[in-house]
Formats: sequence, C-alpha cells, structure tokens
Amino acid sequence: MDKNREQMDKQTSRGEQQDNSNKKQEQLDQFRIDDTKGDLTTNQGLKMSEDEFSLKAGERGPTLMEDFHFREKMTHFDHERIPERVVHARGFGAHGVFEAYGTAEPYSKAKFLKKGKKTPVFVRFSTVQGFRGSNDTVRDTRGFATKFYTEEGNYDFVANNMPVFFIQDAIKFPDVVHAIKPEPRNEIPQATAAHNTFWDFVANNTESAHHVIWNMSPRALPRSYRMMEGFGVHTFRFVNDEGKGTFVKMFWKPKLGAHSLVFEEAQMIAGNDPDFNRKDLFEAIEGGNYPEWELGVQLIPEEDEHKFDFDLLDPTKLVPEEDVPVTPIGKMTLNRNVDNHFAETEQVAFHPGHVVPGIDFTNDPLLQGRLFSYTDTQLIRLGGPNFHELPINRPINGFTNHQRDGYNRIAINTSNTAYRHNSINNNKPDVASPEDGGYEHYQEKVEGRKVRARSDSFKDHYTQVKLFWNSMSKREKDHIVSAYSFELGKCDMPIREMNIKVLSNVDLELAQRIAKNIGVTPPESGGLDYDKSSPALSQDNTPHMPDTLKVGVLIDDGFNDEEVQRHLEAFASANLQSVIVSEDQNPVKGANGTELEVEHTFDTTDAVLLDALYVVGGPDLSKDFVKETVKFLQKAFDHFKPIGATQAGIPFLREGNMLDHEGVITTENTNDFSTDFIEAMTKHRFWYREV
Ligand code: HDD
Repeated sequence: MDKNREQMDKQTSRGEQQDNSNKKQEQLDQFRIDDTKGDLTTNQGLKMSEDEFSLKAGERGPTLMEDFHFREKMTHFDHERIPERVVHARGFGAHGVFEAYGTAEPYSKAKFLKKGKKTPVFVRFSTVQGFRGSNDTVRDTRGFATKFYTEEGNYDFVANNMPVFFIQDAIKFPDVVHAIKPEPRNEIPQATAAHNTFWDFVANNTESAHHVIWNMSPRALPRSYRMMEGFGVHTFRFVNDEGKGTFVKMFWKPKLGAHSLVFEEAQMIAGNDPDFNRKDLFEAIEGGNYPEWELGVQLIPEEDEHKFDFDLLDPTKLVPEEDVPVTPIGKMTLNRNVDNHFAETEQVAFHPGHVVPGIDFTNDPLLQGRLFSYTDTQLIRLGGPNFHELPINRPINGFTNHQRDGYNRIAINTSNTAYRHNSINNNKPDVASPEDGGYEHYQEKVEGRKVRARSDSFKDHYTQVKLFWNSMSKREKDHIVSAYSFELGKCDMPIREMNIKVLSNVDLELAQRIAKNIGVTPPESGGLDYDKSSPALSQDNTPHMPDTLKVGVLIDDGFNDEEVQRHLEAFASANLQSVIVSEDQNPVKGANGTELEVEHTFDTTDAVLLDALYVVGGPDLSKDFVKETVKFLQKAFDHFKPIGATQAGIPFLREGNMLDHEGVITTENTNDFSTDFIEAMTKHRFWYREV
C-alpha cells in the first residue's frame, strides 16, 4: 500500500486531524529526478563514454546498426510528442493549497470542505480554441481546471472563466468545436472565432448567443490568469451527512479582481510575447506573489428548483448573484511552479466525474455528456487506461481495486486475486459503506420516456443575453460592439445578416450599432423588453488594486537620485513592480551617482507588456530615447493606462497633448506624485480620459 495511504489510514483510525497540505509534493518527490547529479547513461543505466558521435565504420563511413545508444536516443526522441488536447490544448499549470472555511459543512459532507482543512491542489489554465503553440492573448474562453488531492480521492473542478456554455446538450460539443476551430479546407484561422464557420454555427444554433456575448466582452481577454474568475457552469449537487441534497453553483473569485486587456493591446502582445499569461503566472509565483482565489457557492434548496424563470439544468444560464448570494467556502493559493511542464501540466488529466462523497451531479445534459468524454479523450491522449498512475494524476490516498494490466502499467499488484467476490484474500479489496467513506450516488428519483428531445424550459435563448448586455458599463458595451463588428466583419455577408437578425432578438441598440459597422441594413425594430441587470457581471464592479501591476520606468543617466528613489520605494511598498527601461542594458546613473540596473531596453519590452509608464527621462536624451519614449507613451495612452512623469519626462506629455487628462500624473499637477500615481494604478485604466 502507498505510504501516504497507510499514514492517512492510521491517522483516521486514531481520529487525528490530518495535515495533507504537503502530501502531494511528498508523493511527487518520489518521482522527481535530478539529472544534474550523475553520469550520462542509457535508459538501461549503462554509462556512456561518448554521446555526440554515432558509431560508424570509419570516420567517414556509414552508421552501424549496432549503435544501441544512437537507436535508443533517436527512438525516444521520435516518440516525444503526444496528441495535444482536442480543446484546451494550450495550458499552464501550478501547484497550491486549498483551505476550507467550514461554511460548506452544513451542505456537503466532503472532508476537504471541513473547517481548517488544507488540501493540495493542481490548477491548469488554458485557452480553448488554439493549438498548443498558439498565443496566450487571443479572444477566447479560458479553462480553469483544479484537481483537489483530497484524503478521499481526487476531486476535479473543471471550470471555465465564463459561467455559461455554447450548447445545452453534450451531443453538440463536436459540432461547436468543429465550427470554432480553423476551417477544414485550409486550417485558417488559428485560435480565433472570427470566421464563417463559427458565426454560421452561432446564427443557426441560437442557444450559443449567451456564451458568445461573454466571448465578445472583455472577459475573453484576461490581463492575467491571476485576475480571472472561474465558473463551474453546471448546477451541481452538494450532499450532507444526513443525505440531504442542495443544488450548488460554484465559482472562483480572484483576490485581485477580474481584469482584462484591451483588444488592440492583446493583439500587439500576441506578437510581442505569445507567452504573456503563462509568464505572468510563472513570474508571480517565482517572485512570491502567490495568487489567491476564494471558492464561492450559490446554494439553492431542492424545493426551489423551479422558482427561477429559467431551468437550473440549462448550462446556458447563470443565477444572478443578486438573486442568490455567493457564500465563500474556502481559499486557494497557488504557491509552486511545476518542475516539468510535460510531466505535470501536459500529463494532468481532469474529469468532471472525479468527485468525492458530498459532491454529486445533476441531470444537466451537458454535464452528463462530459462525464463520458473526459476519460475517453485521456485514453487516446495519454495512451491507455493507466493514466491515473502518472505522478501528477495519482490520488494522495492511493488506489486499490481489481483493475489490472494495460499499456504502461506501473503498479505491481502482489495479490493473486483480481476479482470480487473472492475467498482467497478475504474478499479484499472490498467496498466501503457510505458511513465508512464509500461513495454513494444521490438517489434522485428519475422517471420518463426515452426521447431525443429538449425540455421547453431550455427554449429561451435571449433573456440572459440581454441581462448581460444590460449589466455592462459603457466601456464594456463599446468593447462588445467592436468585438462583434471585428468578428462578423471577417465573415461573408449572408452570415453577417443572419447574426444581426439573432442579435435583434436581444437588443435593438446592440444589433443596430454592429449592423452599421459591418454594412448590414440596421434592423428597425426588435429587442427584448427586459431591463433587469446584474451588477456582479461587470468587471468594473470587481476589486481593483495595484498589487503586482508593472510600471515601466523610462529613465536615462542624470536623473534626480533622491526623487526617483523615493518614488520607486513608494511603488514597491504598494507592491507595484517597477521595470527599469532604458536605451541600452548598462546601469543608469543618477546625478549623484545612484545606479539602477536596467531590466529592459526599448527593444526587449514594449508599452503593451506594461500596465503603466513612469517617465523620468534625463537631462541629455538621445534621439532614439526620445523617439521610443514617444511611441511607448502613445500606446500606453491609447490603451487607457496610468502615466506618470517627473523632471525631464513632463515635456513628452505636453508635446503629446496628454497632460490634463485623467490618469496622467505629473509633479506639476500634484503635490504628492507617488500617492496619486499609486491611486491611478489602483484604478487600472482610464477609459475615456475625461478632462
Ligand atoms: Fe471540456 C477539456 C472545461 C464542456 C470535453 N474542458 C476541458 C478543460 C476544461 C474544460 C477547463 C481543460 C482541462 C485541462 O486543463 O486539462 N468543458 C469545460 C467546461 C465545459 C466543458 C467548463 C462546460 C460547462 N467539455 C465540455 C463538453 C465536452 C467536453 C460538453 C464533451 C462532451 N473538455 C472536453 C474534452 C477535454 C476537455 C474533449 C479536452 C482535453 C481533456 O478533456 O482532457 O474531453
């Protein structure tokens, strides 16, 4: 039996509270190999005396078949790749810990939700459409999958950063994915929905309208995975100690709030740094800025199942937070990067069907289909039925059953019986009773005819699209109109027209504004008469804080030492990250000799990679410095970012007509530069730069 399991069983039988928070790392330690300690060997452990020249018949002769080292090395290389995920191919993972508040205890008997319990987790963030080598900052839904290594087995919360999905029934998943992926004829375009087949699908499958408006909103361009919400989408079921079920919607809420890039900026970043989001997460964790999310739940008593004006089983609907408040039930902190992307992030296998006692399913037809698809996809992707033995996928409490053999079997099962019921081994391993932690499915009463049909309660495709639109701030609405115009503008005319027709079922202004932009005759009437809004849906209403945002400090020799040092210290104490940018990579020197290391030159970074600029300049700036600073400033200004200037920086803003705009702080317009600049950073962006 696995060491962890033995220890856990002993602790449980003694009734001790276990601290499992480090159990996963201890388990992974058994598999970590430090290749830097030791000689180079073959996979059979044979030391080799040469690794650069294949074995030949003479220095200029042919390579010999006998060269086992060449053959082994080359064969392994030839087989290095595995199929990428059919969706969510591009992802990035990290380890962490989840600590429960105990507030879920009355509703769920899951042990990892008991007050104070710490459970190791592994999270994989992903984009959906693009291939594994595509860009991070494309307009897309993001995956947010969490594996909780609980003492009762793995629980996977396989979520997205949007609370609704394109389709209502899993049987349509291959259709929507085929429509959104690059077109079959030429495999164009990559990692974007802006093409005919996707919008043809949208117009002809109107259940997708709600998810699509989320995708056209800033939510589809997260500034950082650390600033992204996560949603379980489906209504799940909690089950408590008494066996009582409660419907539950689950969310991740980031401590830093939910924030996004602007579209033009995201496009520029794609060229500048395709790894923008993964790098951001990696660097934050390396730097000790551990990202945090609260897990929240909306709890709906079973008696209230039919109290909503939509069906709780419909995954294209959300429950407004204003109607059912979110109760925080725990906190997750990501605090460790992976050691090996392939072994951990690529080989991790999530499945919404990996549950523990206290968490159960509902009849949401999308969820039901997902319960089949994930194991099926792992079988081909990870090469057989033993992927649960890969270190990253192993439960910390081990596994014992009668399953045997198959490709890549690692366990050496020593028992001679692989069946129930057996008498030779006292019927071991035997099932556990629910009281002893055995999983028991919730005994929901189900009755019905076998039909291929959809309930009428799923038929309203527009009301919540309008709810979302009504809930947006002006700048979010402008973003949405531009995004639809950009995407539909790339489609053929009949597809544009069909989509305007769909949108005119939602909101007349929305449909008219887009129609005008894409050359379609704007509809004269239409739109739903529905004015409810849900303020929680606007990212503007999520927390705003300056923590970990990056300030590009454009600086050259001769700066005022005391002033610059003072401001940099103030930035650091607000947990802003100053990135010193200058013309070349030699340290810059202040008038009194202070030296600052230069992190980037104008060539190695760009204004789009920074959240704000602080222009210091210097007394004797070169032409190039001036030219590049003007370019940086224009981009930062156009992308609504805070800009600060002291000393020689101020004339740049005067010349660019940027002074006297909101979010532009100079020592001429404030008495306390760093305080005001940090306050501007807290707001993140100044959308309309009103004077
Ligand atoms: Fe899915 C991967 C999330 C619907 C079938 N899905 C995948 C991942 C996430 C989601 C986060 C990446 C996991 C990782 O990082 O390894 N999927 C969702 C959400 C959905 C959803 C929130 C709707 C509520 N998915 C969905 C449906 C099906 C699938 C309806 C099929 C019936 N999803 C898959 C898959 C993937 C996958 C094909 C690809 C790779 C994998 O599973 O492991 O099986």
